[in-house]
This record gives sequence, structure tokens and C-alpha cells, in this order.
Amino acid sequence: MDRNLLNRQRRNFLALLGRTGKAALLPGVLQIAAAEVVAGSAIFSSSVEAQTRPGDPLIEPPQIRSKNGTLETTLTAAKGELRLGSFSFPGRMYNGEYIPPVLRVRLGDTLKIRFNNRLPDEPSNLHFHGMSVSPRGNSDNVFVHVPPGGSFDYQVNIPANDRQGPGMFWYHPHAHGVVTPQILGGMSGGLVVEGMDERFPVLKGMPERLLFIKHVEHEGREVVSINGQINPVVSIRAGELQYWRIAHIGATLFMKFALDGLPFYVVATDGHVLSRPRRITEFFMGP
Ligand SMILES: [Cu+2]
Repeated sequence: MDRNLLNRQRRNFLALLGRTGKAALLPGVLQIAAAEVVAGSAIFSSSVEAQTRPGDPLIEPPQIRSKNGTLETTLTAAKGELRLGSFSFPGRMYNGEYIPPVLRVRLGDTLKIRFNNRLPDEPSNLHFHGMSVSPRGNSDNVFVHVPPGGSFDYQVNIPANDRQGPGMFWYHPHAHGVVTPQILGGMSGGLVVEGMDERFPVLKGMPERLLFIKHVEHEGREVVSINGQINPVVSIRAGELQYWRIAHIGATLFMKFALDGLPFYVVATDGHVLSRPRRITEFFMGP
């Protein structure tokens, strides 16, 4: 990691300490205030109402589920115009989406992904973050660099037991020298290994929300979004329980996640299932 990036992360970390990701409890709804912060300084701004449509319901991202033990799909990386609220900037995206499909697999499944690199001048590849899978051959091999215009067929066998458990993971490029701009441009997506409800039966049938947090610098400011939305609203009835799977799938920002006045119970962190739910009121997230 270069020194500038490290310093920026430190400053962001200090700037965000105790300030980011606050949610306001409105009558009948929880508003997740995806914050906008000023990068590289201790100034924090949550006044994004003018540029966004607060109150828009949280969008559920597209999802692809494995069938008969296999999840077969194509991810194509390309440049494109990225729109976030009123912001617009050049992005790098999978399948033209800032929030590409969430891949949902089961233990023992096989991921078969045709990866097309249509970025004009950068190599890229796929890394399956947090997964206990083989780093060799055409599996989760970060030494594979797919050149511009090239394609690669990944096959990732997910262990049925032992070292791999259920949980929330993510995929992103891991090609040396271009990782940060590619992730910040939009190249990252969610990966769910099913089975959490077998560890915690209380989750069976509970409404699930997927929250993918991304951030991008725009004109010196850090634009933070959830599922590609700024200030989305999650509806929840009084007394209702919801299962939220929250992933920070950005590159360099540290942020605090809290629901003002509401406790929640953590059942897993970083793809590791806890032995029992832990009641907390806030937590820190790195990418
Ligand atoms: Cu990673």
C-alpha cells in the first residue's frame, strides 16, 4: 500500500470516527443515512438531501442462485458512465451495473464464471474475498491477469464442509496495480454462501435485506451509497425482526454503522459465524 493511500485511510478513519453511517428512526421506517464525507479532512457532511431523493425505498440488488450444484454466469468488466443520485462520473463496472448480481451458492457448489475484460487499457481478474477456496489454476488465482479484450473461465469449487462456512463474501478484481481504481470505479459485488439459517434457525423465513456499501471520490468528496442509492429507506414494522446482510465492498474507507436508538444482534462477521448472537449498537467496517 502506498504512503499517500495509507495517510488518506488514516485521515478518513479519524474523520469518520463516530460520525458516519448514522440512521435516524422515523415513524415506522428506518432511514439509513448513507453519508457523504469530505475525503482527506475531518469535515463531515450529511447534507446530501439536495442531490438525492431521500425516502426512496432500498432496492434489492439482482441475484443469481446456483442450480443443481452449479452457478454459471458471465461477468463483463467495462467502462461506463456511473450515476449516483445527481452525481455522474466515469465508472468501471461489471455487466454495466454499479451493483452487479449477488452470486448465491451453497456449500459444495461450483462457480463457473466467464470473465470478459472489456476495459480498454487495464488487466483485471476475479478474486473471491474471504472464501476458503483454491488459489490455484482457474480458481481464485490472483496471478491470472486477463488482458484488455481477453476472457477467462473461472471454476471455483466451494468446499462442502470444514474450512468453508456459510456467510457473506464478495468478489472484486485483484490484479496488481489496478485494484483500487477498479473497485472504486464500481467493480465489486456480493457473494452469499447459504446456510446461515441452519446455524441460527431464528433466521428461517426472516425477511432478508442485502446492503452493499460503496464509496467513490467525486470532485474531492467521498460519495457513499447503499445498493447504489444515496439515503435509501428500509421499512420495518414496530417489533419486526429483519436479517440484514451488510457488506462494505469499497476499497479504502473505514466507516461506522449504527442505528440510532436501536440495538441489533450480530450473527456473523467477515464470513465467520459467531457461536451465539452478540448484541451491539454500532460497529466499524473496513472494506
Ligand atoms: Cu478482497
